[in-house]
Amino acid sequence: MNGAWVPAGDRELFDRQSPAHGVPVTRVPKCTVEDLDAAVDAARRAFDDRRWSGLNGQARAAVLLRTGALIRERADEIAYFETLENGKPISQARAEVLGCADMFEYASGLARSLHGDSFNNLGDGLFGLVTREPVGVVGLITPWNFPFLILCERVPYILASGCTIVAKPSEVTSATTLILAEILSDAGLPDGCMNVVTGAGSSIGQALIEHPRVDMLSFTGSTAVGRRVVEAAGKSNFKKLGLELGGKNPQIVFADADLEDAADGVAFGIGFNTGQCCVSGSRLIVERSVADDFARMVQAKFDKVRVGDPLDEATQIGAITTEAQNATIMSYIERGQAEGARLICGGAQLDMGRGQFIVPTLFGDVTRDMSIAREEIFGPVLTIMPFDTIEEAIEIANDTDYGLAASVWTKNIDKALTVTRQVQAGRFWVNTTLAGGPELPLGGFRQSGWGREAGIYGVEEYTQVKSVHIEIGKRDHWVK
Ligand code: TXE
Repeated sequence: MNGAWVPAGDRELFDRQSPAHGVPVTRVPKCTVEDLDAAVDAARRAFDDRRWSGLNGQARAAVLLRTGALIRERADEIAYFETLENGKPISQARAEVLGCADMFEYASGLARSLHGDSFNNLGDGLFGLVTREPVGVVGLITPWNFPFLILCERVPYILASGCTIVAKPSEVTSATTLILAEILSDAGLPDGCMNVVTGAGSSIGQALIEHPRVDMLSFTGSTAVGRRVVEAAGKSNFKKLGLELGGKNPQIVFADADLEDAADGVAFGIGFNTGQCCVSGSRLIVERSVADDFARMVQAKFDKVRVGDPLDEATQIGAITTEAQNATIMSYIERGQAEGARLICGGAQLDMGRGQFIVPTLFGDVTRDMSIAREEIFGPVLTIMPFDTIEEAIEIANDTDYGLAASVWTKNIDKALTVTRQVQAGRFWVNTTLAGGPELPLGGFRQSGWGREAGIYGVEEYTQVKSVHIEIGKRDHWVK
């Protein structure tokens, strides 16, 4: 906070157990509402005295570049904490951390190229400018599924715009957010520009979304809490909002696709991060003529994928991050069977002697009204539905309240483009899935959220525009 560590003192502590190993791995304080106020004060002062937004783009870019370099230097350490707290495979965690360094390096360019517009066509008497200004103090609430990646899809862009930050990570995965704050300080970010408060969503999270001196709130998490964020903004100061919420993302596979590629991509799309991924391809929609064969191909991938200890370099699917999430996933698996879906494979927990693991699960005979076809499960659970025509595939894909992501697998360009145009989703993949990088924005249509993160759109999201009208020459007087 304000560029320095604050001793935990007599605050209550939260002990985090590794979800894969069942032993305590980290301990963070449960910050109080007074701590949050102090963090907002620090961010407010740092924004209002222009110690960051008043720097030129070159100086801001230099801090972001140094941050990228320091993340690379500490990549193994960050990845290790990420795996211990979240349960994701260590090789995946390392790749994510390096991707995060790239986010900072990319955003450093945006700090220099961010600009507005000019109007030289308003006649000889008037010149118009549109300038971009940072929104102010940004509250940043992040979830536990990608603690460092989701943080780094936002922080570099927020800082590139000139804003200051109060971040509240998920209570179960706070370590790497604290590490990032330390790195930013080491990289030369002025004190007060990045503050972290750890603790529960229901206390300091709620206080942050209601805070009258926070100008913008970026929230990534459940749709239920997203609704509270919108209500809190309305009841407090109408703070600007960025929301990335749930998804129930379709993967459409046509018979003319490279089915081997598609089966691998579909397995990856639901198995990656144990399906605890807002953009997981959890609804498989397959052309009927190949549906049974394709289900067998996906099942073969599931049978071979390596589920296990996330600290093992060979592991591809690690632990379920929280006991609550584990229970949620298992209850959906039971509900799916009770509603009449056919369990093709999986559906069970893997007994490793400790920790919580669920093997990839595939359901057939699924109808659109079933809860496993409609609700975000956030686990390695895939449903298959057949289609006969492209129109039907698009209709099934759009039959959801969400609109975060979608994939289409076909070698026919007309089908690929028709589906891409007509399926409502903020991120689209053609013959691939879950690809991404700092250039392409993320965000949802419909109830999956508001606004976009990353890319030029990501930095613009944290700015507001000002129109400047400049009179040239002698004024034509109103009072003659
Ligand atoms: O999310 P929460 P949970 C979905 C997924 C999952 C479900 C529940 O379906 O099963 O949400 O997960 C903070 N005011 N996603 O319960 O509670 C909380 O401390 C302010 C999808 O963990 O939304 C954490 O930092 N903040 C999603 C963050 O919100 C509050 C990723 C997310 O937690 C708060 C995670 C409050 N009243 C879950 N209550 C995605 N889009 O990737 C909680 N928080």
